[in-house]
Amino acid sequence: MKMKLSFRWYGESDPVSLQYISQIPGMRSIVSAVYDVKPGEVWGEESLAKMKKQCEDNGLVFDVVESIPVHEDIKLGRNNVDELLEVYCENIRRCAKYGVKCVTYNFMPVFDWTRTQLDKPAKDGSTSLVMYWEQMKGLDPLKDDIHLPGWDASYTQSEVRELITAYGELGEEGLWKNLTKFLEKVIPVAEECGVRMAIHPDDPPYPIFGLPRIITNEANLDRFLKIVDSPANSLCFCTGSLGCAKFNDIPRMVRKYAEMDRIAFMHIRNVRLLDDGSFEESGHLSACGSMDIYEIVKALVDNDFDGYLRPDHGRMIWGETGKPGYGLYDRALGATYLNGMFEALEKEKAKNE
Ligand SMILES: [Mn+2]
Repeated sequence: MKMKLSFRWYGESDPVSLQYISQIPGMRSIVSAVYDVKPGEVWGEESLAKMKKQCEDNGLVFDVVESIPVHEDIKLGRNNVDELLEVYCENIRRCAKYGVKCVTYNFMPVFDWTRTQLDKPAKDGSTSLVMYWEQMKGLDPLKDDIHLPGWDASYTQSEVRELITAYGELGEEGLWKNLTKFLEKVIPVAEECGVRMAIHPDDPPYPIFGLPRIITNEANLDRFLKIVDSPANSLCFCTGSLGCAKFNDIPRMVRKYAEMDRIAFMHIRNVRLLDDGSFEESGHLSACGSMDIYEIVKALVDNDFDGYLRPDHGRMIWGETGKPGYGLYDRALGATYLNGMFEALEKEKAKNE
């Protein structure tokens, strides 16, 4: 298979072992990061070397980083932003030195993702992450003390308020400006070291609590790719994140960006969209949610996609406990489903050529 099948691993604290991951048929790459330093700090070479060795010892390759987090001061364009950009570039160089080929990041203000519940039980007893507008209604982080799951607990409520206010003043155009500065600095370094930078879309792809969000739809992805027109400036196309808004036609967008060779990394998962814009993460199979996974994979195969791809969030099934969305079993089922789909579509394509 041309695509490089990968799996996210959260390091030694991850309840899923590298050995178990290596037992998934076709598994090739580990997607991970250095977790022992804060955003804005340089990653230790010992940590990278150790990660590389642990993967190799299990027959896996550590060549995808998710993520090198972008410090809020870079996104806000304030304080010591130039120094922080230097650190960011140094981290790319260090990752490259240990074999990393693809670095994922996002440019979302304050929160990486928003859900209202992480363990919503389905009828079959499995649990998954959901976002229900019913549960969001009336919440105002500028007034109330709110703690949504997944939000960085290291912020105090007053810090969160200060950040939300600062982003409100910055607005979408201000965020674009700071993203442009980031790309103009970082992409030439990535090019030099043979790394493809892959921006993860905003999850969900619309403003929440008035925070500006820009990596959200086709027009904005086009605008993003033009800022620095280089394969090193590419997408981490997440079907679940972009797909939880009805305005995104996911198979069509995958086809378009795969054809342009601007997808460095695919995150494939399914979501079930509800009438009021709420959504539930579901099993990977097309029939389980609103995404047509067949059309998505076909768009990739038709364009000879040879980038990285991982099954994204799974449900918790078979009594497994652990990090919500990142259990072994359902993601392994996702990987196996995707393997089957790729094998069938690639063989079919070869026959017709
Ligand atoms: Mn994703």
